[in-house]
Amino acid sequence: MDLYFAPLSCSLASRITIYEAGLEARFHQVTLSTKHLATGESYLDINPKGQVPALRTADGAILTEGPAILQFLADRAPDSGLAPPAGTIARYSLMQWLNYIATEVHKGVFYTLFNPASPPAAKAFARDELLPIRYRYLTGHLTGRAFLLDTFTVADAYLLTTLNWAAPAGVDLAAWPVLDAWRTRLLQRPAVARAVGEELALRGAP
Ligand SMILES: N[C@@H](CCC(=O)N[C@@H](CS)C(=O)NCC(=O)O)C(=O)O
Repeated sequence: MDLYFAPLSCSLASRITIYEAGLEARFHQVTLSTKHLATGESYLDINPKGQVPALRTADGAILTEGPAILQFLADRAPDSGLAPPAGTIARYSLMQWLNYIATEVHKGVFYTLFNPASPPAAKAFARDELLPIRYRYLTGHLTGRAFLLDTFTVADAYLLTTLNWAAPAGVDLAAWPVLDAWRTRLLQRPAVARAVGEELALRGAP
């Protein structure tokens, strides 16, 4: 398998999942500003949407959209528990969380905060109005719980990835102690620490 990624972007959740599942993959860094790979190849020839993640499966199929890729990866290692079995209510709960994180947190809040073209008023609305609603809901759910579902799943990998964006987006996660503590605890998982450490190094961060 081949994962196309950009360091510390939403594709980090796929790398975490690959490590948590013990899967083998090659990793190809995409320069999002130019849509090129290090080889000079155009990423648009692989994913015409120009966004990461994309996954080339062992069969050569190209999958895009993070929540689909995460579930595909989890299903390659069914004993990992990274996604509940298809057809169960727990699997639909997982999809519910993936959709919530993708639409309400990732795109609804952080897309606006990171987009240099967002007007200041839009950024202020995302940071001061929307984000607290999302974080209050997540705080309520995670209070007294170790994970979004009963055990660690790909939804946790995705939520953690977005919580990592709080500081660079100018959001003080210390103001959200349940989420801050949850993130700190998840960062201690060996697979998570490995994935985050590797991508921090690629970003040239300390
Ligand atoms: N709908 C896509 C969105 C993925 C996405 O927003 N990726 C960002 C990085 S977190 C990206 O590639 N941004 C560059 C761009 O949109 O051109 C998914 O869920 O996978």
